[in-house]
Amino acid sequence: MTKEGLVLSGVGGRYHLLCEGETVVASLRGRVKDRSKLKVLVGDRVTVSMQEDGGATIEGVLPRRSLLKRRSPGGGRGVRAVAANLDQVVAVGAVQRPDWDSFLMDRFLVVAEANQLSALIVANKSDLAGDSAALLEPYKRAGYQTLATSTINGEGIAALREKLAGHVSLFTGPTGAGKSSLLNAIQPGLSLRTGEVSRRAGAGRHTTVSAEMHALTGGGFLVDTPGLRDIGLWGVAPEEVADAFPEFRVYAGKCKFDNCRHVEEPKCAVKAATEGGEIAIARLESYRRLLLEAHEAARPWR
Ligand SMILES: Nc1nc2c(ncn2[C@@H]2O[C@H](COP(=O)(O)OP(=O)(O)OP(=O)(O)O)[C@@H](O)[C@H]2O)c(=O)[nH]1
Ligand SMILES: [Mg+2]
Ligand SMILES: [Zn+2]
Repeated sequence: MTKEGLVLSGVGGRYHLLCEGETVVASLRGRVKDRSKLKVLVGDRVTVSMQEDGGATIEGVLPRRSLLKRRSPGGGRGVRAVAANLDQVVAVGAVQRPDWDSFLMDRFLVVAEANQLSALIVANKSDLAGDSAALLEPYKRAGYQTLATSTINGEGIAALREKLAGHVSLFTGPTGAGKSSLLNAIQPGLSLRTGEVSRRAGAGRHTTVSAEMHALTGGGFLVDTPGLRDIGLWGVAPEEVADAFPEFRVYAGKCKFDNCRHVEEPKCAVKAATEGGEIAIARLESYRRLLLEAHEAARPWR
């Protein structure tokens, strides 16, 4: 008997699927496993054959409507697909512990844009000393949806839950930012493991170790992921980097040169907008660093 399932997690060749309202553990059919190109990802819709003995085997992957890809960790050259069929990325940073890292945030956003996924930016731990509004301001100015949250005093949790309802959302951000804590706050009863920042910082460990999808009461799904120290751009050509900064778009057409890279060209409208305060300086700096990186990556290494 063949059924359709939704992949909730997959570790060591064992996949947890949601199949007609029930959780089923399945393995990959040998044939599927051999075809190394075919990867089964969290969020994938798959066809599963159910055996008499209760075993289940994934037979194939149904077409995806979106795919989140990034470069392999450690500056590797391979591509790493993270999850399929997402609607949005929730990029979480902490106001403090660990410190807010705007360059890392900008990298997450470029990866989301490059994968055609909308992004919501969350400054968590707003209960700690620090100005979450100031951290979020450049993103608000850029047209992103932003939220300050705290799993300690509940700030922003109801608003976040509202933005997630009915959608498939993937949480990303540095380790210790509070992604799993936010999922626990949004969906009571989840009881995901969360970690002590101080303890983990020494050991260099992540509390969440693989991507896991969880159903939201009332519709929608949340994907928790392990924190990233860094995220590599994948498949972003140098000329596409500027497009991944939404606030540049209105100015980009007004530069003196049609092919202006907004680096050191004269009469650059993006640079002027930065000087005029319409675009945050930190965002232009992130853009320039990412542009260099995209050039590096585009260099042939085969
Ligand atoms: N003060 C404060 N601490 C928080 C908040 N949210 C989470 N924490 C704490 O931050 C630490 C890390 O939280 P996690 O939810 O494990 O962080 P994570 O982003 O899932 O980390 P990884 O799974 O390693 O990527 C835990 O000690 C939480 O209790 C918050 O809003 N305020
Ligand atoms: Mg976690
Ligand atoms: Zn320009």
